[in-house]
Amino acid sequence: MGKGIVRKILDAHRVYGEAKAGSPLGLRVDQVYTQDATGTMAWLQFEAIGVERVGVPLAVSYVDHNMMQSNFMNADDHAFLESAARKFGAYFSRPGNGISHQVHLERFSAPGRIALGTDSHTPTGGGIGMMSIGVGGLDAATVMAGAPFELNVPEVMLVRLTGRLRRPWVTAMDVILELLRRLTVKGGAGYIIEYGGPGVKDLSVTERATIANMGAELGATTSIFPSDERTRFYLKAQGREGDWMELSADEDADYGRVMDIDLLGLEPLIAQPHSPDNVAPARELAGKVVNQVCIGGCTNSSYHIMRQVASVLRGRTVAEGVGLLINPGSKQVYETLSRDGYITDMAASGARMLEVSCGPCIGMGGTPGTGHVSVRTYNRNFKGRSGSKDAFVYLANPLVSALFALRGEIVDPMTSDIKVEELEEPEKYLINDNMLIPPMADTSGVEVVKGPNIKEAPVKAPLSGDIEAEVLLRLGDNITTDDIMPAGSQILPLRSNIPAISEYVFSGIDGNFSRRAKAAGRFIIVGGDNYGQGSSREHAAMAPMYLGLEAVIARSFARIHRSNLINFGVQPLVFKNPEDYDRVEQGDRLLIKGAREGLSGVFLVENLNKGFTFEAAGNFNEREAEIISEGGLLPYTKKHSS
Ligand code: MIC
Ligand code: SF4
Repeated sequence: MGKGIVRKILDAHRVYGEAKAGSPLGLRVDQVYTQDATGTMAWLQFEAIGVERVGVPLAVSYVDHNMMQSNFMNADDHAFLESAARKFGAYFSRPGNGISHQVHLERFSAPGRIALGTDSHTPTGGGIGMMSIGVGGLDAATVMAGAPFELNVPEVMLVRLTGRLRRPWVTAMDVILELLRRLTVKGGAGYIIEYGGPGVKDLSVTERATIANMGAELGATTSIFPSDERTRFYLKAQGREGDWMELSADEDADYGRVMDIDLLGLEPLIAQPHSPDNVAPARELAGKVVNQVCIGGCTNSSYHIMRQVASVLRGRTVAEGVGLLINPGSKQVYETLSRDGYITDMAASGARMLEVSCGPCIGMGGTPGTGHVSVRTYNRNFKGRSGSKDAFVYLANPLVSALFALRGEIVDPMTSDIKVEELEEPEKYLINDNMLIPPMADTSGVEVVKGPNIKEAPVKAPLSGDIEAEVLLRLGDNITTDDIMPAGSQILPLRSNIPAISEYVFSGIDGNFSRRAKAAGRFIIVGGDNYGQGSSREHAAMAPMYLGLEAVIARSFARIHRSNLINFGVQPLVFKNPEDYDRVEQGDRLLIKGAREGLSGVFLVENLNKGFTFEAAGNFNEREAEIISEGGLLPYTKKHSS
């Protein structure tokens, strides 16, 4: 039996275990990167492990999320991250260099390698044929400290592409929106998505990266493309042809599931509020008034697409009543657009140019007004994420988004007479790595600097005996980490201070939650399907744990959040019988029996209010069970390294 790309990479990086779906597999990791909003905790935890220097071939610390600097906190975090990178042997990508995923794609990603990133959109690197996986900060810290990365091996889904995109108005974004329409936000859970088929060669590396980036919204572990001549072309244009290797699936490779997409059959699509899988054709929404358009972010920011955006805007004016915000993904993109005159087109049209950072995507500025419609080229439109619960966020490709900004409403792009410039992919990018500080050889004189808002990561007490606690919240399906631990300009600067940020846990759902949690001392959360979807932020596990969260009982969990709960000693348990979810109410007291003894098996949970017992399964492997009983991954790692 032949092998697919995923299988080839897993086999080449195996340290222990078997590359068989459902089994734990220890992997050797080539690259690890962090971003600032998750990175401060990751680097604090790395420091707490006590290793002197990173033990992976490449580590990069980016700054891209917390950029508003409305007080001293962000600047202090940046100074900490810079000093930690210098001290521990990582590259430091200075604020202003761009969004981690875009910069990493340009300057470091390489086919056939494995990378971990402390952000759920790390799979962007799959566009170049690198297996790139989003993880929590503590997972990244332990791998940087020299441990293998343990992956519960997912199934592989082949998405076979045929045909060519109907450019100009159909872009790579429509490929992933189509997949979201078909599979929903939980349809990729338990899978790695491998792309193949003759349509792959129609797509450039940056187009592939858009698709791989937003595969995160399917709940997939990661997404990956083959590495071919187009990959080589891109790497050569980045001055890195030496990093190229061919990577393709064997003809007789076997897959757990296969889906087909005919690129020619696609039309411009839009994800409607408030979920990336609520997808409809743009033409069906024609006439909807638009108040704001945001173009850029980590999903759709390549130089190529941005200059096409400029060609749509050239010589025209953003419609009255519309704010057009543009945040290019990297300094390379911004600098090149500027050199080639495209920024002039954008600014002349009335676009508000933002710095190269995440910006409005994570509610760091650019919050829409009450009842306003915002069309964005980003990857998430969860309610409230933009900074306003009263706004309606739609997701669409950059070219149609630019068109809507000019028209002031959603229109059927296929009827537009505006010409999008059809451009060749650049043969050479502008390479200027002046904002990347390389690792230092001698770090003995370097002090790690910590401002007053930077507090150590809290650690849970080791587990002892049964858990008896109240269900403080009973939630529905697809609860996001934005619901659990919101971001935005007020809360994001508190990422380095768990006691302070924990005041905001579930604040969008229940403004009294942290007070109730403190009064309860310990508590349980009940959730539906796909609990904890979305970001990799371990704060969504750490801050509730700090408030007393002992266990979450849900119908199913999103992968990264489940790992984060385990990493902080909280038990993610699954209803054995999904209907039992309906029999538990908020306010019920539950007794989880044998919490310590039976960790890997099935727990009996007694509902003390209602007088019945149900079963919940941990499905923990050996390592996970041990991590939980030690109180989390940090104590576990310290124990095993001493
Ligand atoms: C996001 O897009 O939600 C974020 C902000 O990039 C997160 C990381 C974080 O919360 O810091 C992610 O995607 O993992
Ligand atoms: Fe930043 Fe948005 Fe990308 Fe997250 S999804 S890394 S917030 S641009």
